Amino acid sequence: MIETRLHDDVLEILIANPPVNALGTKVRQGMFKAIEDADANAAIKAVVIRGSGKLFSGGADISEFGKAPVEPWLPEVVDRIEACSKPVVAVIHGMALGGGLEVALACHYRVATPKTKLGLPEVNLGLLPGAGGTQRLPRLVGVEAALGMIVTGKPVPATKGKEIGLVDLLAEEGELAEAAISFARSQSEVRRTGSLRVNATPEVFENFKAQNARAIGRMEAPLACIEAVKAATELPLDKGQQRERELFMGLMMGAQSKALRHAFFAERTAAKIVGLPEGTQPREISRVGVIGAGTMGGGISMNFLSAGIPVTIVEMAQDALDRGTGVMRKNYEATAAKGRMTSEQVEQAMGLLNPTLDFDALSQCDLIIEAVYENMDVKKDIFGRLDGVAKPGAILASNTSYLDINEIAAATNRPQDVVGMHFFSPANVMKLLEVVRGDKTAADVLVTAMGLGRKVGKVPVVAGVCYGFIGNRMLIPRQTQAVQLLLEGATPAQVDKVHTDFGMPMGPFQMADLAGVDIGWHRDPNRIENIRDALCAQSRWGQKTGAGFYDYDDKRKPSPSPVTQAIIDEFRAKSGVTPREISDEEITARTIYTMVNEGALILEEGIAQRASDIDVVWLYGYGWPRWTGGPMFWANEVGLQAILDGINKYAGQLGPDFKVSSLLQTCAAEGKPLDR
Ligand code: 3H9
Repeated sequence: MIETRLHDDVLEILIANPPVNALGTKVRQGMFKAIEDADANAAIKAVVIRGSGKLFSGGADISEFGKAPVEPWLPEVVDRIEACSKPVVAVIHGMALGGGLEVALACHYRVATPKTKLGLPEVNLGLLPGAGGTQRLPRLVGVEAALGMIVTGKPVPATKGKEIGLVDLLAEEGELAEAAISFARSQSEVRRTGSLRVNATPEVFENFKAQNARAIGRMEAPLACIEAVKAATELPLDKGQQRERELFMGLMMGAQSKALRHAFFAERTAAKIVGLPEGTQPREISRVGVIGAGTMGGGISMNFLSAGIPVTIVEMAQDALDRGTGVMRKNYEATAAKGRMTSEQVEQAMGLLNPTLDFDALSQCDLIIEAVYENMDVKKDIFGRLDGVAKPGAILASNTSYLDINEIAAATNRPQDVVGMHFFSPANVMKLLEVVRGDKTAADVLVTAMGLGRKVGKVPVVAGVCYGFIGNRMLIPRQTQAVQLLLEGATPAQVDKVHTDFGMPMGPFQMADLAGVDIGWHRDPNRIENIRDALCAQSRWGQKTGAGFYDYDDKRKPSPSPVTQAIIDEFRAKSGVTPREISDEEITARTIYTMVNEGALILEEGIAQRASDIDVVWLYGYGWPRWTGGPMFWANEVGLQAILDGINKYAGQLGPDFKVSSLLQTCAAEGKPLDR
């Protein structure tokens, strides 16, 4: 875990704890001892600390959090480093994150490669840097730069680090080790960051809080970070660290950090595919084909283009093709205008696009993603044609949001090569990718789709075949109950408010208005069976027509609609319903607990591999508030019996088709968390 090597009079301490050199117990013990030994050894003049593999260190070992701490704690280790009587130099390549950067901050000097990323991302785990980071960083770079790094959690490149005083010397990767050793040897003094002083007026902190109020939202950790940095301006190092420790422990024991740590591991666990034959290798993908240049097809293509993978995009008519590629270019240019891309990168990405009307051009592609509208006959026809065109071994994927992948696969003679790749709109932005495993999908096809998803920056999750897969299927009970609640006496704003108060970016009706109230309605426009149909019949299709469940002004600001209310009243009268007062508690039970129940059904049917995968789907596809960990984690924390009691209380209102999950019942009865 810790290796030491003597370079004449300079001791190199190497952190060797793959994959990310996390600072677990053994590393901390080894590092502490190595520094003690160096201090005591008269033959050693200076020390360098380096990481093995691809980075310096990814920080404290998160998997140890919440367990009984083992000494020495990281704060003790970093203090010991700073107290060393000989110059200690951090030699940083790749990344120094969290506790990793705190170790570097305790060193007397820092040498890094220009591409190195330095950051304190603890806030993303609902924590603050708890090993002196909130005290030493502001002392070194000033309060404003430190607040920026600590409260946003965003790392800075070492080149910026050099400008702000965080890095003393930059050296290219190949020369780093040598440069650092001679740098260390040439230092005659120790330089302790902890003994510096830093000042700031209270307004600096208040202004920062006000400017970042939206980003901070309901999160506890950013406020605690600000508090800790403030302590650095008021207290000497030891007292400031004490304050930092108190705040850190408070966050660590709290519900938000527990949920955020769950989210961190859930995201990584989702990449693991259950039941895969050992050694399954992905297929090579050097060109992707996309069928359909609409919103989805264009967005999907952009993911690959941005990652440097050429795309052949096929449409049926020239004007649709031109429109589609035009939108893609406009999107890229908008990103460039915000400074997040250079114009060369825009040209590079667009240069990898081959727009064509020639379906046969797909024969060049290793993966072909169909992104046309949701109609089984159309999709079957396309897959039948693809079967005749695609090269042997090419992966045939559908972006369907609801339809049966097995039925689509059956339209080909190669069902083993067919898989679902369900992107979320806007597909170039949303991180979630549901990879739908058909009955016959080959293991290497699944591995390829999952790996490629990660390569283009998505968070892929495996789902089985059912109507709506994981995410959209869980929307169904929510939407059904939400509309039913309107009939019984609630208003759209009341239902939505329960969801936004919960932390969701929008409620069911705001979402329906955004996505289009008319989805699925056009197939049978004469049918008016419910409130939704009636809205559609009056062209209230949502934001796109300026009216849906809400009225919209020209800035798309919603307001309650008297027209919608009249439609609701009419349906109440028709159904003989006398409206009653509906409580927020009832809305929660009927629109959120029922989603948890659907998640439990998804688990018991084996549609999701594990409960945490469902959390990942909702965190990355629907903006579920991350600090609650996702619907399944949240339900476990609330208590499954409480969820079940809520559902049972309103069983009479949930409709004849509502089915309570037996897994939910069993887990609640046995006091076990929801999982397969
Ligand atoms: C902290 O430092 C607190 C201190 O201030 C105070 C202490 C008192 N611990 O992401 P990857 C695992 S809090 C344990 O796929 P990449 C990860 O689960 C920490 N495990 O790799 C995965 O395991 P598996 C502050 C960790 O190359 C494997 O390593 N630091 C940790 O895409 C590979 O991970 C952070 O918040 C960890 N710290 O990205 C940084 N980190 O293979 C968190 C990773 O079994 N880490 N693992 O699924 C990251 O952001 C990314 O892992 C990193 C590498 C960018 C480093």
